[in-house]
Amino acid sequence: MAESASIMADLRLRSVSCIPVEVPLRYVLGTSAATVRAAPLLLVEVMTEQGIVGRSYVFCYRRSGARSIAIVLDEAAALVCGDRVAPLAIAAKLQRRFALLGVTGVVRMALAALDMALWDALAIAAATPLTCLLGGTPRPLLAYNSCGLGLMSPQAAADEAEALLDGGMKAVKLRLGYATLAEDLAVTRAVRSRLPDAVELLVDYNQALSRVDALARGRALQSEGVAWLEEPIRHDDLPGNAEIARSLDLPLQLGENFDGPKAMLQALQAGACDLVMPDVARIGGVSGWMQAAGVAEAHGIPMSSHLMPEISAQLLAATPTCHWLEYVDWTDAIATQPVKIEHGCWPMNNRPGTGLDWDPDAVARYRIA
Ligand code: SMN
Ligand code: MG
Repeated sequence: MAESASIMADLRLRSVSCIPVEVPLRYVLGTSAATVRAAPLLLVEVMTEQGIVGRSYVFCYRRSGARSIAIVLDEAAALVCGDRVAPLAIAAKLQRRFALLGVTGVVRMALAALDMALWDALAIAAATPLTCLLGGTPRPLLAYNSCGLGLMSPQAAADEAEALLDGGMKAVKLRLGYATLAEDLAVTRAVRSRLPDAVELLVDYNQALSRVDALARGRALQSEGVAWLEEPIRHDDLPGNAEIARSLDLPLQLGENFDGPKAMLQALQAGACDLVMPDVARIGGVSGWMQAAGVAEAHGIPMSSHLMPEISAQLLAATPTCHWLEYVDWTDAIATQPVKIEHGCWPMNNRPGTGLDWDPDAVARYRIA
């Protein structure tokens, strides 16, 4: 024990490397904004002077996202190589260095990817799961299946919803935002009627609607057995979201586009949503997530995750208002040990760190640069 304490305190960053890959999706995901047929991911590794390796990855939305995040990450790494592995101090230094460019978007995601890999290295040095280092306890986490269920015919959506219940899933997420309310309702009803009553149905508009349309569609969905309404309008229209949240009984969910913990604070202060689901890469990595978790707790708001389930699981288990883990199987193609959902839960083990580990042959196969 004394030994791991001294390793942690002395841990210094030697180098950072990253590999962009594009992994195939078992279920294509057609959102109202774009269709995701393959997932561009940036795999990140930090090497320490002590030989301990920390890993992370971020979902980059587009190939250009992976390329640009890698460029920023390279430059950020050069600024902190040789520094003590102290994620908060490194975040403060890099936020200052990148202040003129602006710490948002691609820059935010690059710094978050580094932050997550540094926390992984620290937890590995402490020989403990990351959640334990953050004050949490490894435990199975309630997960919903977010694979697939993109825009498609009602029949195809109902068939896909049924297939997505494998592993005892207790909830699935349906993408909406068809041209008309009638189409939204037809798909919602087809899926709802195919799911057991105990399975929750979440719906996501990916910011497709105007305020007026969101109110009309939200009202119509309230009696259709839906458990949350996600991003009906522009995520940053806080007064508009607050009006929708006030007007509907259906809980309003926001968060995948919160850019840092302050964005979550502003949304909650504006009463813009009833639920939050930050994306670990946009909220600022492990460090940003834990700050956001405090904000959610202070407002009494349930907090779920967005994609990147391996890392998010470690964080949700240390989140006071932990709600749902968003499950996708995207890293199965490259993971040495893909995680399988059991009884509707993400099973957490006692592996040190986040437990991320890639199969080198698979990484070589899906590498894009
Ligand atoms: C989503 C957005 C972008 C890519 C994949 C999925 C979606 C979600 O909004 O909430 O999962
Ligand atoms: Mg969403």
